[in-house]
Amino acid sequence: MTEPSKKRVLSGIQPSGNLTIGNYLGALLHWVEDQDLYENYFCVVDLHAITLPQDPQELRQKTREVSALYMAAGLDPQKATIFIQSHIPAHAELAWILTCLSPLGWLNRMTQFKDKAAKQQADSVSAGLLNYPVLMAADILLYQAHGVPVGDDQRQHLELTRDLAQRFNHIYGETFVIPEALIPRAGARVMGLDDPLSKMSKSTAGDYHAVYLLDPPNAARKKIMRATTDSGREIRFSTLPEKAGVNNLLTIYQALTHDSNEAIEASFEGKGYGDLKKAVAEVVIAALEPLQRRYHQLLDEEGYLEQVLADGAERAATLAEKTLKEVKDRVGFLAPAHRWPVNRDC
Ligand code: ATP
Ligand code: LTN
Repeated sequence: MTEPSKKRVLSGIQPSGNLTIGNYLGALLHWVEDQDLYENYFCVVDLHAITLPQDPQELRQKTREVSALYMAAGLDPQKATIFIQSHIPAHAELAWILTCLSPLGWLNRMTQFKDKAAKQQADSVSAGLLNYPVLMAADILLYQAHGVPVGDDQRQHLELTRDLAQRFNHIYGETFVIPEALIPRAGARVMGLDDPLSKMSKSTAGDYHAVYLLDPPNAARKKIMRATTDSGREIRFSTLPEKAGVNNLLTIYQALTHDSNEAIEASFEGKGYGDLKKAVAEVVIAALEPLQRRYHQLLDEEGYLEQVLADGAERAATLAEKTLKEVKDRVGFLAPAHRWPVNRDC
């Protein structure tokens, strides 16, 4: 009996800083856990990273680091196509075509744009930052992905992607699969350890804001032990803003142990915040230790990463070019004429 074909997933992370446990629990961990269920495409989205200023040397270095972390976290290049977004020119080409279908009002409404623009000097906000979700839509639609495993902050961008796909299909005829967001139940929104009312983010400054995937165990422990909590002593999942710190620690714990709310609350019955923090530090360190070991092994193997990325780009290009060709045809672009073969022997 032939196996029914698997649904396809695509996702990406920006090489815009050091990956945090937020990136891991909201995205990467689920890519790895579910890699046997799907046909997998994971890219490092360097074109997205330059929507904010980046140092060229550092961008190159972070791009290698993030691709190595994909594998160190457990993605198997035999099961997942791992590639760099800028290696496939079709992303930028489709993004342009979709930009021409994107009403400005849709883009101006995006909360990530408003948040990121507010942190910049008004005259240095680029058109790229506004168009960011259109490029993301291009990433997803090029591969005809059914599912997009991301954290909760990407929900609105996924809605925009669906709207754009529907708009294109409506104007030009059925072309794109309409993708769905795959958002985890626990860990979809890890908050800053220093400020549990704002999202943990790799580009937010602060020595005690985030645990990074490459933090040594002592650094990770220290940050978790200093996490902001409250003056109470109740260890319960809660949506109250004053309990956000404790709720965040419980969420991190749950995302790594997969235990139920009730079981976790029962296990901390009669214990204090110090005990909770110690327990969270232990599960985080236990998850990071093998990842860090694999990361260093991988970088020691000269040429391995480059080989994986070259294979990934080749596989990604085949699919991306097929979709782009169909899109160009539907939009009405004249196909390039091929030169007559010149026989130099004549
Ligand atoms: P930046 O600060 O550069 O915007 P970021 O840390 O927000 O970066 P992205 O590269 O934008 O990370 O996101 C990569 C993936 O990680 C996305 O799927 C996103 O939803 C997820 N993610 C990012 N931060 C968190 C978080 N705090 N909790 C859960 N998931 C997160
Ligand atoms: N915008 C995403 C990163 C991203 C992405 C994608 C995620 C760019 N292209 C395609 C999923 C699918 C973010 O997490 N900030």
